[in-house]
Amino acid sequence: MGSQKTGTMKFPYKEVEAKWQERWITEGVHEAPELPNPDRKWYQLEMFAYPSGDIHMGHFRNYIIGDAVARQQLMLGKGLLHPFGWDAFGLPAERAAIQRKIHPAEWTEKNVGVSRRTLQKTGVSFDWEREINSSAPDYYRWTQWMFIQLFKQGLAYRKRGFVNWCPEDKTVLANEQVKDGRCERCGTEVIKKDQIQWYFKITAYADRLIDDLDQLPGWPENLKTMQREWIGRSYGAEIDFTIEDTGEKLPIFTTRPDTIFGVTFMAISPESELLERLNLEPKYAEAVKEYRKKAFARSDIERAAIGEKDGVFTGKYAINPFNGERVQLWIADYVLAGYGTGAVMAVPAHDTRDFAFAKKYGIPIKVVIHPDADTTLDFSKMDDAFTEYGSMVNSGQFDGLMGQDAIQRVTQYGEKQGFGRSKVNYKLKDWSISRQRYWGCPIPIIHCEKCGEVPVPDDQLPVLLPPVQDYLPKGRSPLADVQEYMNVTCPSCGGPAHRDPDTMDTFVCSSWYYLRYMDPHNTEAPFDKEKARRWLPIDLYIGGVTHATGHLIYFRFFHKFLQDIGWVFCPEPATRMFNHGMVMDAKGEVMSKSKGNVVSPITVMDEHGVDIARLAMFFTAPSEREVLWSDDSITGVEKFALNKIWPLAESLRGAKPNLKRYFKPEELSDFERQVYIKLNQTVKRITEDYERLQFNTTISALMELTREFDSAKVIRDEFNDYVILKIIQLAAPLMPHMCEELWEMAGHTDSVFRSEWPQFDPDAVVGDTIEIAVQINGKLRDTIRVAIDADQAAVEAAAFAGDKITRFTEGKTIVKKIFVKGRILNIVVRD
Ligand code: ANZ
Ligand code: ZN
Repeated sequence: MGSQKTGTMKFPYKEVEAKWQERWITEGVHEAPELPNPDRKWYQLEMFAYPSGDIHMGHFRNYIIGDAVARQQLMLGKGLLHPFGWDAFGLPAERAAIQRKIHPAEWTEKNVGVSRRTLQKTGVSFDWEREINSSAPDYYRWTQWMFIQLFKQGLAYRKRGFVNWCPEDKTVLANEQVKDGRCERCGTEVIKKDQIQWYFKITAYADRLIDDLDQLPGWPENLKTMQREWIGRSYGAEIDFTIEDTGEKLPIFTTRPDTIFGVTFMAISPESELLERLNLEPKYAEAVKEYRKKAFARSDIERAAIGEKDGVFTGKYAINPFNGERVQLWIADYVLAGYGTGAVMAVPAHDTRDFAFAKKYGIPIKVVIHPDADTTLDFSKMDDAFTEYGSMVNSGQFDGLMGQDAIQRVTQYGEKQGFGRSKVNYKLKDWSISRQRYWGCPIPIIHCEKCGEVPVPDDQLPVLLPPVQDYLPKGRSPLADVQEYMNVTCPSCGGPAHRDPDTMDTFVCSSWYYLRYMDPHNTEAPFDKEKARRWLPIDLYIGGVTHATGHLIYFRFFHKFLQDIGWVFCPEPATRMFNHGMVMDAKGEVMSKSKGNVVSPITVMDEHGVDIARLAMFFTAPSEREVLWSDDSITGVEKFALNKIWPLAESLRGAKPNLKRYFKPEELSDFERQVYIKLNQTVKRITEDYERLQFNTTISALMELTREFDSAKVIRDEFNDYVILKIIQLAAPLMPHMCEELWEMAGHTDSVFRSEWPQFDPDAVVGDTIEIAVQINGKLRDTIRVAIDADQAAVEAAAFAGDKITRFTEGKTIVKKIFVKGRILNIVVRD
């Protein structure tokens, strides 16, 4: 263009932002269609937010990444659903409220207001008409409805048992909320407590939750691995041992039935109910009691961790059904109550934990597996167990069998004898969902002495959370003391009854929120099925990998359940999942409220404008990587935006080019041709960048393109404006306000996001081209133009794309193809 403009015109970002943010609303640019065309829809979701304070740079990053994709999808002509809402119930909000001595309802409302304002300032394309809040009665009415559907199918149930208990928060926690033995929220060590709790039977979906991961190529591999391991399916056998004194059966789960002849002791978990029936002798009973107390104070993680194993002998014996051997029965805390049968057959020679335990307590060790038929093991020389597969020895009739075959034969024998069976076990446990806390969705169940657990009838939903002042945690639900709330009549018999006093885990609220967005104002149903049919699955879900084994399993479970009862029509909720990287402060610490190192996007947006703040965040790192945020990130992109993009307005020549047309090489001057090739290569590259959510490279590509454009000497008006308008379009999803303004200055009356995303001219992206002769049986039949470095596949594709070669080969057999790069393709055919 030659004029080399460098920002003589100021960019009045405050006015431009206000103008376009208002315009987007009045013109409904981000409003989702009610009923999209299922073939041309884009459901883009970012995880909704806890309103526990204002949003910080971490949130900002998550939402602008999503925003760039959403805006590009709009330009690709998709019906866009890009909603937002608040994960408002639950511990985070309640804890924050208690600290400040504010009622959780009030605190939540205040924060939603503050965070929404900040978010709206960022210009993210959320459809605010569809905002949801999980603590609002018109939302949680349907959370209760979901609970009741699960209850009716037998998938929500109560049971007594040992649960994770946070002594600080005074509530039960799900396994997914215990991290390294500590409460995920407050860091207090979690203990075991015997309680009646509500559970969702997620284990009924364990196989589908694992198997369907294979249908999710759009999910990150590491995330799928985490889910597989969390669900932890393992194949093995259950074998019944017998308690010597009482004759009671003691079933164990083992993945190594081939080691059955090496059992030298048995171990049960400290929680085992069997202990009540063992009639321990007084001298053992006392030690057992002491030991159990100690074990309950430890978390599962600690108990399973590598390190010193300990236990206590019960004074009792068990009988191995395979050889009638009598072995000691121990209690050991490395045996977990909730896995398998809560008991193990211990084979010290072949299991590391059993080995350490046997060494510590002087229990015999018996080798029953040899690495192969020629190598023997001597246990007295072993300093650890031999845990590999090998060949069975000292195992009677089974000697010599190996690996899977051995496992199968032993199991079959047990089956025939009636004391064994093959068995699949899962690490995943049913999801404990009741909480003894105030700030949550009330459980819609009434307990009646006569009728048992009765769900609250549909027409009486929602069960409203009473607005009490006494909401502090006290070890049981604060609602239990609210008489007006608790005392009701039974919906079934009309007799006196009481409500369930507990509330639901917030992760219940978030397990179905993505469905409500499709139809947030529906008062008759959680959502309309036809809308679900059209909008689902979510095309791109963006959020932190921290939810890998919690929310991201729960919502898949809900979805599958809803598919089973006919509410949704696809097996998975989200086709593609993207985990964005964390934002760290300049010292490399994760930005978080609890660390007190949060940078607010507001400061940056106020000082430099929203578009610059966005560009800086995009440019610092690929989206899935961590970002070190510092204000230095601003300088480079600010120069680019203000000196290269914004001045494009002044370079426009009012030519109104047709953006859909391509140029033939002969129409362009040398300068123009160079720019044209670069432009089309950039369009191709950036389009791929958007697919991969790689916006740092998008920005570098734009920088290169503008540089090329600047250095071109003479360019015609039409071509000049053609290039400028495409640059504006390519940059628009990243810096929406500036680009809207530029687009308008170029004479458009409609939003740039209603314009069509640039397509690249396939002939131009290849750069320099050459002609290649295509022969059939040695006769020249066609010449084709391809990229200078086109390989055989590309040349063949181009040859057969024309009708000449197709015609000459039709009905014939292709015997051979001879290709000389850059020169010739000869096809040998036979009739
Ligand atoms: C005997 C044996 C011999 C075992 C051997 C292993 C090696 P995964 O793969 O995780 O399913 N086990 C069973 N129930 C347990 C519980 N409640 N707590 C702790 N450990 C338990 O592990 C299955 C193996 O873990 C089982 O196979 C059992 O030990 C142990 F050479 O049985 B094995
Ligand atoms: Zn009743």
